[in-house]
Amino acid sequence: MNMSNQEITELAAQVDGAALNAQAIEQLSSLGIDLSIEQAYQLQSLSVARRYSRGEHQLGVKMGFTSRAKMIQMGVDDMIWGPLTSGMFIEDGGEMNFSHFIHPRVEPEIAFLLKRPLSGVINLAEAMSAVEAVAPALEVIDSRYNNFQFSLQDVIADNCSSSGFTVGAWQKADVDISNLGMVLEFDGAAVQVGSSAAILGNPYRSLVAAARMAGEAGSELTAGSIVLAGAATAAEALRPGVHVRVNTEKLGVAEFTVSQPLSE
Ligand code: 0L1
Ligand code: MG
Repeated sequence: MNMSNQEITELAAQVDGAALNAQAIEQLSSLGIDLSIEQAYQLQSLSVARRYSRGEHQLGVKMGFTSRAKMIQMGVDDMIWGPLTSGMFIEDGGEMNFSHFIHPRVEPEIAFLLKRPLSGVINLAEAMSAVEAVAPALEVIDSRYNNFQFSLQDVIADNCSSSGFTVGAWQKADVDISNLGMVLEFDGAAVQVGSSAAILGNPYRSLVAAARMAGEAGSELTAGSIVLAGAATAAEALRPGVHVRVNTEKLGVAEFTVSQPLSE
């Protein structure tokens, strides 16, 4: 679609405003806005830049659509990605303020901490050698669109639904993480059970893809940054007051509690 930079900038303000005010908006696609993938990423960058202008900074990136099931469901054959910012960080063991979200869901993930920058086409061994530590993680996704529905371009523009994340204690990267049991619990009861193998057969493949996508975008994954590799199970809707925990074989736990209604 032929769109001016001004029009994309205005749409970025709308998507960012929806996140800031926890108010869902109409899907861009259903308003007849037919973005290319490149324009959707441009809109994402402009929206995240508004977060930076409010004092947030980048902590890493998240990968989305990292399971074959999700790619088939969305009719796509590649992953999506977006920045994770300091404003999205939820302390391990801390509280997630429910009033800041629209219709949040949580999914169990694996996080990488990089010791070396990565960019471009790399193999699995190169990805592994750039990792300082791995950790169990929780990602909170919260689409800014009505009914959590979107086209591929809509969700890219919405920074891949990124809205919160928690990382458990970092563990040495010498653990084989290709097939670890992962249990997502609400108030101690299992609500999703899966394996890290659901993340592209091995979460390190997601890091390989992140490096490739960084290269394609003319950027890099920086040393010291976090990469969220993707979900090991379907996402679960969050509700006020619930205690959320992921228990990952060999890696341990990451957890937070959702605030009760009306807390600020
Ligand atoms: O983190 C994810 O895999 C989700 C990406 C965005 C799509 C969604 O909100 O389900
Ligand atoms: Mg995710």
